[in-house]
Amino acid sequence: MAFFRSVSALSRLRSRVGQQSNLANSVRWLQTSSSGNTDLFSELKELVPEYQERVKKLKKEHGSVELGKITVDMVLGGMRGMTALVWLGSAVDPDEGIRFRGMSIPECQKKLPGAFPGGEPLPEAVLWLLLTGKIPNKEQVDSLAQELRSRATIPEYAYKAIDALPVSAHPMTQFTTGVMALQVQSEFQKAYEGGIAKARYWEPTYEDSLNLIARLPAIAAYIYRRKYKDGKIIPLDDSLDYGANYAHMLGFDDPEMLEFMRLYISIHSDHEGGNVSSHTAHLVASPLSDPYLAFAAALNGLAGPLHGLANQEVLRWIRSIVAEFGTPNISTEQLTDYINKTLSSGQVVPGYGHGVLRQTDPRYTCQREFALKHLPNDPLFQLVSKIKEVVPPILTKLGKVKNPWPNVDAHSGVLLNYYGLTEENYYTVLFGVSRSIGVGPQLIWDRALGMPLERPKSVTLEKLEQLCAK
Ligand code: NMX
Ligand code: MLT
Repeated sequence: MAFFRSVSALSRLRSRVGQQSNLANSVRWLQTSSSGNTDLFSELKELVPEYQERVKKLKKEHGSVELGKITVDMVLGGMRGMTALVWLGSAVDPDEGIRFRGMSIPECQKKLPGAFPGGEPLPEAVLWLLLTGKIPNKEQVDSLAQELRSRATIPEYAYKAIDALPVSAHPMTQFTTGVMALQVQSEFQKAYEGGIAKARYWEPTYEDSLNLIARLPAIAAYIYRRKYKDGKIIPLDDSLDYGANYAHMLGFDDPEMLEFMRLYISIHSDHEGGNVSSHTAHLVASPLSDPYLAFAAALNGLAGPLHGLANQEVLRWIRSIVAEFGTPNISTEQLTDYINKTLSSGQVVPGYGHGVLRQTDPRYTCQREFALKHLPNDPLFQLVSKIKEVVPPILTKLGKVKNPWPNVDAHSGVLLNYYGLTEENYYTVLFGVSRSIGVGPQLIWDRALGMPLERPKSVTLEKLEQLCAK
């Protein structure tokens, strides 16, 4: 216990230091891009030498600086709190939550271009920000939206690969299959086979990442139409942005749902590098596997119920509460009993807890704000609000849960359900599409910065015991 307290004091201290540098960075990042480039590749190309220099300097001058110590608890405890990789796009502070290139979600909502003045940040704007560290203007975002649309053609065999699976296959299984089929078009693989020089690896990685991001919504929408609707493809609308187009291809055209999709994709895009999906992508890309291979692996991690599948589990659990009592309008006592029943049957409360966060996830908060604005009287939203009051004290009382507060997944399902996307087994696919916007940029930087093959050292149990006995 004392150990955990000192570790968390240390991590708070570290996070404060990180916070200060984040804040300092945010001043820098809060500048709008002034390069005049409307094309993302040109913008990036100008930045690559500067970043390469920074990494070179760090290695040359500070290679032996210690970032912390590694304890047995860390080795046996899922590497919690172990700083072990570089991730450019975002950082998670345990108390404040996510910052995208130094900017909090409210800052992004204020500063990043939306589909209309005051609208939610466009995912294209988040992509530009994560990749370049600069706030794009509307012209740059529109140009990127057009570029993504122009890259979004799906080869027929990708649909056929999905069709080879039974319709009953979980949407995440169909999704990973679709991504693997897209891999056939990898520019990186072609360039590597053609003998491309190491210094230029990042260029075909850029092509693959942008193509992947552009093509995922159409693949994902096909899976939804195939599994839950009539199987007919709704074509991309050339007048719509990325988030709106995804909703449209799924079959939803309510402007409020389009706006929710923009917010949804933006806030799910990135959550620093250590989460299972992002870390998996980085790891799998490290032996120079191309972005499709790396992202398919990431999706398989996302499909775990303690990670991305939690959004599915949350709505299923909320529905089970309603089924138990015959109404969402239940008393605090009834809800308490139900939560205790969940826990005593050996299950977790889905949507609560986190590996890094120690407060309510700001991604939960911004979805709550969206719900308060658009669906304050929805009975399931009201139930979610009640759950947020009742769960934390119960989890705290267990004495072992480090974060009793809601995470991003505690809220998304009721919003999607309200707008008609009621099939909860599909929810993790939405998360997967969104995550490509955070992972893609990092895979490009991994190659631009010459990040090596990832290969940590493991230890046997006997060796660990010997080390501890000393
Ligand atoms: N309900 C019940 N028990 C919990 C919960 C919860 N929501 N959260 C943590 N615990 C338990 C955990 O299972 C562990 O028990 P034991 O020692 O018996 O194995 C104990 O509390 C300590 O766990 P923590 O150190 O607090 O959490 P950890 O960092 O290991 O795990 C999660 C983080 C997110 C896996 C965990 O909080 C969890 O299982 N939450 C529910 C699932 C969920 O919402 N996942 C989504 C996370 C966000 N995302 O999108 O990925
Ligand atoms: C995520 O968005 O990846 C989740 O919150 C999990 C995490 O950060 O560990």
